[in-house]
Amino acid sequence: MTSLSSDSHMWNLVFLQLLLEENGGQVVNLGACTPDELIMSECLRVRPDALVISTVNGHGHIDGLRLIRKIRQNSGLASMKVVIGGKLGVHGSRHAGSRAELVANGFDAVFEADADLDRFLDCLGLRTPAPKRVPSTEIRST
Ligand code: B12
Repeated sequence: MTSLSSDSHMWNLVFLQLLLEENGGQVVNLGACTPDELIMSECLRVRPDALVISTVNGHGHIDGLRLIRKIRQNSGLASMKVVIGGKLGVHGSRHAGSRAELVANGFDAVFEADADLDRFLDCLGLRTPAPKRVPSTEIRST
């Protein structure tokens, strides 16, 4: 998990790390203002099941596009699952054009800040099953 080179926001990363860990994920958090080269070298070293990018400063559609083009050109990373989410531009979640461009350039999924988190977890194969309810007939007083 990482942010992007221009983005210094951190609580989005803390939130996502907790979400992923609480749903059974193992997370390597590369933090904020992460250079493209560091993200790529860590992915080549760690070989994650997926790279999750979170960015909220509004430059995500630019930084993300640059990064995904580099990732898809690297033979070692070309098939890695990569998803991006957060506040990707400065027009709220209405910017369907840049979402389409991000996917066309290689992102497996793009999530806006208000996206359904179950859909995000599903995309990573992490969604925990709902807790099993015990039928009332099985609850006995001692
Ligand atoms: C705190 C803050 C800062 C702090 C950050 C401190 C730190 N180190 O973390 C400081 C003061 C440094 C800062 C700076 C800037 N900020 Co600021 N900041 C905020 C603020 C007030 C709160 C962010 C926060 O911590 N939220 C808490 C976390 C938990 O929520 P979140 O980030 O929204 O993440 C949620 C969702 O977005 C979503 N999500 C996020 N990522 C992902 C990824 C996936 C895959 C998924 C599924 C979901 C998801 O899930 C999270 C939980 O719901 C927001 C406004 C706001 N109320 O959101 C502005 C805000 C993010 N900042 C903004 C801006 C513009 C800036 C600056 C450019 C301002 C400036 N001119 O200098 C700089 C950029 C600095 C940089 N280089 O990146 C804008 C971004 C505009 C946009 N994208 O439309 C915001 C939205 C304020 C605004 N309304 O204009 N900021």
